[in-house]
Amino acid sequence: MKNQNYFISLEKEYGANNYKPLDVVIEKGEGVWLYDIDGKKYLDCLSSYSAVNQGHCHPKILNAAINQAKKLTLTSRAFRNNVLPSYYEKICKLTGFDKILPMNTGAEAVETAIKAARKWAYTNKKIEENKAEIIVCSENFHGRTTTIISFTTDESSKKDFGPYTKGFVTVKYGDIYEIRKVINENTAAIMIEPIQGEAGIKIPPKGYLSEIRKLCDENNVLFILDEIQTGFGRTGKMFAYEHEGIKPDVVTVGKALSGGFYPVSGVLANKNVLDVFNPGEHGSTFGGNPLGCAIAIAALDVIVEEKLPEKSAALGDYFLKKLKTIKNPMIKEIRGKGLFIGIELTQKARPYCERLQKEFGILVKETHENIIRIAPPLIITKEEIDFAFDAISKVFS
Ligand code: IF1
Repeated sequence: MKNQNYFISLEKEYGANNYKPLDVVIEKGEGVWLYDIDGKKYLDCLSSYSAVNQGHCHPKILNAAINQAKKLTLTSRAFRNNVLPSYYEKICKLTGFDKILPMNTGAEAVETAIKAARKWAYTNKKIEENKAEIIVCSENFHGRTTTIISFTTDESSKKDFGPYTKGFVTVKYGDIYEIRKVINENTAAIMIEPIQGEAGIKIPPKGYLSEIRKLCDENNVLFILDEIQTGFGRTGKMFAYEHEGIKPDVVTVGKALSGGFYPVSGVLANKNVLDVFNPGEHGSTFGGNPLGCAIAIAALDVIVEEKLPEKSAALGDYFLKKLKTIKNPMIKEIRGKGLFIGIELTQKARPYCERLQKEFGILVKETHENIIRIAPPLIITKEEIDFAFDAISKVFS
């Protein structure tokens, strides 16, 4: 029988070396549980970076995928298909935005938002050609394309991949005065994550998003929120911006929009923004394909029907309170919103992730060396959280 080492060495031999995964070879997923090729069971506390909020291989989404795959998978946007319109209607009614532009990956959605904001700035705000600026934050994570890495502050994502795209101004995350200092007549948009994921579940001070909203209104600037990781219930609301009772102008979505079945992303905005695109100005072969749309419809239904945002809020509170009872000088801070939790250590987190995997059957991943990110599927039960908590408290005892 082929063992884990066989798969790991095959991957090393033929694959590019751009990842350092935990050495666990998974072959099956069901709900919150993952199974490796030896049949060992793990509690997934990462949810593929919040893409499987609905749990692995959710039967309802699976059914939708199978049924649609048997009928029609791709027309390209050269022709129309009969699933796309229902998907548009569903997501717009659910989120309260006028329109959506469908793409595939998160990075594509972010690129699309950048293009929309720039064109809006030139055609609506009448900014001088090629002068549009977008304000972004330090320690942001918005994807891997050459334009997006042009404004990352993470050296390892950026170094040696230049020349970089111009037109971005970086400010410190969480400080409204920093934005006030740089906003000017050429500012097209402010684009941030409502909670920074990759940076280590960094929650900005209360009022930060509302202050940005005000600043954008006063200066005729678009407020773009990247909810690719925080959206669809992860933080205890459908979208993280709801915690502050505001509404951005543009929202990028992805990941859990497909429940992990398939790359489905998009840009949500009102007509004044998305109507800047004319035929031929933007697109994608797969964006808006009937298979992706059918999957997304089912994935959204599951989020609503199973009340995943509400579950995330209640269980996230429960989990966070329990975690905060762990007393260990190595733990610098434990923070979170909903089931989006970070444990910041004073030392490297990787050994703890490895112990949680090997000794306790819990899968988590470190971010920024010293932070453990905990983000289980939102269908997790209280008992399963207790199971995870027991393991975590043991590795820190
Ligand atoms: C990797 C991180 C998470 C995202 C936000 C856009 C994208 C992402 C807020 C791009 C993607 C992923 C990508 C994955 C690892 C992962 C990640 F650790 F790198 F930061 F989730 F926290 N906006 N995040 O979080 O979406 O194009 O990947 O669909 O690149 O290694 P994508």
